[in-house]
Amino acid sequence: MGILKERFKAKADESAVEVKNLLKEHGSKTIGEVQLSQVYQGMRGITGLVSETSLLDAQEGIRFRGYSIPELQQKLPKAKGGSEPLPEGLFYLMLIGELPTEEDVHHISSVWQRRSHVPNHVFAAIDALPITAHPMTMFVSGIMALQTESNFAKRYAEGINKKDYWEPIFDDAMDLIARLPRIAAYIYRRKYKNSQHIQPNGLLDWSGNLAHMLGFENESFKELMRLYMTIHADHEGGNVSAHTTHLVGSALSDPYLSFAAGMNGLAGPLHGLANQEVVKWIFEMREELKTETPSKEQIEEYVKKTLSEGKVVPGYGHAVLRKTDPRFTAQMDFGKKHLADDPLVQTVWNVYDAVPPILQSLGKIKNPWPNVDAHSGALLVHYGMVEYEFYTVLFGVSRALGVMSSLIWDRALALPIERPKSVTTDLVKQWLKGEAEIWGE
Ligand code: NMX
Ligand code: MLT
Repeated sequence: MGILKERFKAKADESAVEVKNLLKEHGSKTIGEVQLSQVYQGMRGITGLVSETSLLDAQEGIRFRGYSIPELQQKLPKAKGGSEPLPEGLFYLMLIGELPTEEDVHHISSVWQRRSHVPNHVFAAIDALPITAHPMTMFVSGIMALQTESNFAKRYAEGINKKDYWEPIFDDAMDLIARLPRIAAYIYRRKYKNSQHIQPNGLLDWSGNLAHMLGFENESFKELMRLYMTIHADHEGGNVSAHTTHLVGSALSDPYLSFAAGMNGLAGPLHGLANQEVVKWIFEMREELKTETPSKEQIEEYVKKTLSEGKVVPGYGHAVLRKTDPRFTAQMDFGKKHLADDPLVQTVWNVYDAVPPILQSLGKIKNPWPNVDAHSGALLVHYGMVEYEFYTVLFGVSRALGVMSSLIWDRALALPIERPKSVTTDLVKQWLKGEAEIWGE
């Protein structure tokens, strides 16, 4: 057993006992009430899941095992000469629950390097799709093709003992994370760079190598990738991609199947696809206004036009957050440090001035502030990655860190198959008249 697995097992054994005792003593306590409106409106605010890796506060934003993004930027190990955290360190923190040492982080980088081989049939599966296919379609197809490599699926077929499930899940999660940068870069180079692929560099960290295989050698782009991969990794358990991965995994579908399902959710425009929508929306605004630097007044008019057409303003709003997303702020800080004069980035900042008062004035939008997707694309465009349809793939590579560490925990804590109760409107009407009961278990 490797060091990381051993450490995880020690932590998980302890937690499993703790959770068992907690449930024995407090299992019947009421944790919240559910209103009928919540049942119809996306289960918003219902506590119904456990996810150990991160916790979202509506006012303050995300904390990973208790650490905010600025704290991670300060406390996690960096690449040599760099100042952004290495996402390998965040993975360690989410999995083990403690801050890693430099050595722990280098260990994970080298383990992922060792496990990063992608079999040829995965590339063939991607190549079978037309070049016009969306990068997220190629990404999910690549992940599904990789499922042939699942240790968990093999061990389950052989008849593995329940108490050992977590172990092949751990191996699959590590393999999958290690292989994703290669798959992502393959898709980018296939679709946009005439299939001129770049071989991995075994000396680089996980994000540095991703940047390299994408074809971006600029050190500051590598730093951006380290920051990007860190801040997109997790957003507690209820978001669509994390929840889907967890749900599908609860049927004991292996990590490849579960992650592919989560990525299909990430590909929706109200979730991860919003990062492409933001840049598309700004490009369309610039084209319509015939200027690269629209004024605040012009932006305000364009926002009102978007709303009047019954569309959402991409990158704004959130199901849980009620303040500016700290992931937006972290990217704004990166922008100020590295590329403050970039016109697109300045437009993103002007949009930040213009949009919230307009959304607020509508009276129905619970959060008028920007989320993570409002900023990410503009930074990528600055370095030359203008192909915005690709952006959600980068989000997906990062999200693997959170949802895979959570999936390992799910199996270590022996969480059961997920199966909430649903109702029909007819039953609700009968219940309201006192003619029927709504019962769970
Ligand atoms: N532009 C226009 N209308 C909005 C926006 C927005 N940015 N945000 C919310 N609304 C509308 C929403 O469509 C709903 O309208 P209606 O009552 O007519 O159905 C109303 O405001 C109330 O919605 P909320 O309760 O404030 O938001 P909800 O929790 O349902 O949805 C989002 C959250 C994130 C889906 C929503 O704010 C949105 O569509 N934002 C734009 C897309 C986006 O940026 N998504 C990325 C989220 C982050 N991520 O990476 O996943
Ligand atoms: C996320 O990062 O998953 C998004 O902000 C969506 C969410 O938390 O609901």
